[in-house]
Amino acid sequence: MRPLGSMSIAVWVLLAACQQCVSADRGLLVPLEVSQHNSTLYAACKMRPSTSLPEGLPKVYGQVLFKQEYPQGKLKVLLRFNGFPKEDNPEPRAVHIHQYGDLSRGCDTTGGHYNPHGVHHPNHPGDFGNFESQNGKINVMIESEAQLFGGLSVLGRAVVIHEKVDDLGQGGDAGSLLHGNAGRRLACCIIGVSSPSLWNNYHKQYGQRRQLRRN
Ligand SMILES: [Cu+2]
Ligand SMILES: [Zn+2]
Repeated sequence: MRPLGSMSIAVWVLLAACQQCVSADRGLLVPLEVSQHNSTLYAACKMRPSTSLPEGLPKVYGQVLFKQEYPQGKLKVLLRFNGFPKEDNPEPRAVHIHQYGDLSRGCDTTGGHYNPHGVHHPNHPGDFGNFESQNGKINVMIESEAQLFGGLSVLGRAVVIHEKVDDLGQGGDAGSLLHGNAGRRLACCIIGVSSPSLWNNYHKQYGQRRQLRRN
């Protein structure tokens, strides 16, 4: 065999290095915004009533805001909704992440619950639970198992708020283990990367409201 010339060795080394470089990059693929915003990624979702909403159901508007520190931070979610009837004892309503960011036929085209691990409801990463309105509004912050990073990222998927309470898998039928029998889809939105400004604004307000309630 002809010994490798210094030129071909250099080419081989370059190729090998380049291959490593590509696979390393794939493993560490992080949105640009993480380095721009102090190792944190923000996302936002603007809720609007489903275009296929039947008459007589409430028209819900609002925002769902997300914040997660790279790489291991727990996802924080701010839920801000309005437009519920002002009742004395409002029934809590379910909020979930659904699979598709497709609103072409209102919230009906967002598919079922986002279920990357093939498990039963309510163990899906976007099963946020039930939320009760106060004075026609919902304002809460929760922590979630969902992710903004990596292959399981919920970016581009949908948040849906439902007509009814989620039975949390305790309903004793097939629907309960799929979607919690939470009824019609009132409003939905698609989760997209955002700047930190919405989070910073509303998080401050949320903190003040909490403070007021405590005092
Ligand atoms: Cu749902
Ligand atoms: Zn679920």
